Amino acid sequence: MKFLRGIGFSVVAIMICTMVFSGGASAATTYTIYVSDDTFVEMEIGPPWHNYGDWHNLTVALSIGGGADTYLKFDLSVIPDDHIITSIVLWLYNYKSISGIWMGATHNNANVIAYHVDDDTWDEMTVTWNNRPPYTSLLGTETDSGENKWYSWDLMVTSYDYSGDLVDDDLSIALVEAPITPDDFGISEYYSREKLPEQGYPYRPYLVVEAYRPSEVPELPLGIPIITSIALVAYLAIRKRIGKKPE
Ligand SMILES: [Ca+2]
Ligand SMILES: [Ca+2]
Repeated sequence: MKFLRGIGFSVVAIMICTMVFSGGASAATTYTIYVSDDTFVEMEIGPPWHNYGDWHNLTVALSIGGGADTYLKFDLSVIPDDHIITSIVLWLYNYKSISGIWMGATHNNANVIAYHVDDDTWDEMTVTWNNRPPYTSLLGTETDSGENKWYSWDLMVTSYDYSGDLVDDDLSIALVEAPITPDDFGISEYYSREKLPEQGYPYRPYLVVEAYRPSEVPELPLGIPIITSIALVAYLAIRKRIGKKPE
């Protein structure tokens, strides 16, 4: 009977410790969110009042006298407003990367910088260079190192607070080409959400976001409550034995 009572006590202790340590927790949830609006705006060739919302390319360019910026919008309504974002990564597919000889000199590729856009009211079918919303905070940087591959931007490197975007349900981002050295120029071409509809839009820009509810503590490995329970049982057994009167 003593033996059975001991087993019962151990099981109860493990259950209590598991509840205490896990707190009914769940780990962070991962969300994959495809772009809802994407286009580029261009100041020189277009002309600057032209819209490219239904084109299959997104241009980010830095050239003599001007350039092109890309605008992206993501609907974050799938993530509850009270969640904390712990990771956010932007993915785009680069199909053309241009650098080289320009005006008699060799130039390197440039950085492509992601900035936050506070104004979400722009629409991919109406935004132009002339009416584009301004970009504000730096979110992340990626260096164009060649074409025909996916690029990712870690958008947590500046610890930007995305809670406002969870509340207004949209995250708008501008991609802007920036020189690494003063002589650099570059053109980075990415696919937009309009590319290859017959194949299910395989090159759509997307975000991978990890977020959790603050009241849910991060999940601990199962081993921790079990080891703690065994230690607790052993401690109580020793204490009971020490407290026994000598027979
Ligand atoms: Ca588009
Ligand atoms: Ca927003």
